Amino acid sequence: MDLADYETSPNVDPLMKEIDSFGLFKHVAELEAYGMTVVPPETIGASPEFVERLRNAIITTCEKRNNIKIGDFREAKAAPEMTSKNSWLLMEEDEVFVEAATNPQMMALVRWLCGQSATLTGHTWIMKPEGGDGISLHSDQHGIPPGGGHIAHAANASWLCTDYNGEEDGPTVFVPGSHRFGRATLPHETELDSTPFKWVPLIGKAGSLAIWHGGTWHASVPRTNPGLRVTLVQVYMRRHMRPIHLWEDQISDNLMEKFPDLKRVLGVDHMYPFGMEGDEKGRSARMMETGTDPFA
Ligand SMILES: O=C(O)CCC(=O)C(=O)O
Ligand SMILES: [Fe+2]
Repeated sequence: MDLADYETSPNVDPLMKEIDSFGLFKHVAELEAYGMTVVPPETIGASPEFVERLRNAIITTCEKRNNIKIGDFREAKAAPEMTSKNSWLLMEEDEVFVEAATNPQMMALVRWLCGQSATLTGHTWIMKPEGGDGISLHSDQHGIPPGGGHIAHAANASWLCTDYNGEEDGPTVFVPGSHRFGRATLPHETELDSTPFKWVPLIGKAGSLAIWHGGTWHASVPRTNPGLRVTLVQVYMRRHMRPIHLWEDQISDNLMEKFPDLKRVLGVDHMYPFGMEGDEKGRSARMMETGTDPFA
């Protein structure tokens, strides 16, 4: 008899049974120990057809939205600034994005990290051509100040739509165990060539799912291989601390203009929601700073 069979814990018992039936216990242990894991296609239930449909949907949506031709991802030479534009809000573009967002094996791991009430809060692609840059170390739990505890407030579940065989492919890299630091990176910790922390590349075949605790520090390295790295990034979060009202829709511009501090008090200058272009309003800095300073 398993502990889950006693049915004492209505939220975690069904999750334990799912994780067992999907063969995911090793990945749960890696999430606990290292704050990240890579689930291979055969375990996550991703057929080669699914991966191809997902990759094609990303490429086609990018071509359509940005008026460019990408063609075969193995040889494509598109400019990085063009392949990264208008990359958010994909659900209505193709039903494969719904399948990607609701995969049952993946959702068992998302719910392990963020609870049964976890929700998808945003998704975007990454398409990195040869010569595409890396980004510096950061946490994805913007707005959670030090002291926010070790539970995952967010989880990043990213589908690898091309093989990541090594650093030449320009993959994400991680500081294993950094989810336990309970804070975002400080400025002197962010550069991969000078950070005092050990980091490792994400290696996996197309169709793998990389999933990490939102507090796990990660970055990416430049791509030197030809062709494109293609990824679907999905950010899940717990439901807490949402605004009770969408003030923008409730309070008149007159009142906002008459009382200059009102916008800030109502959070109308909040980092979220993003539109299709991501942080097009340049509002991220204040909320990201709270990741290292509770007084920010
Ligand atoms: O893999 C990358 O290029 C970095 C992605 C990243 O920071 C994220 O998905 O949160
Ligand atoms: Fe990130």
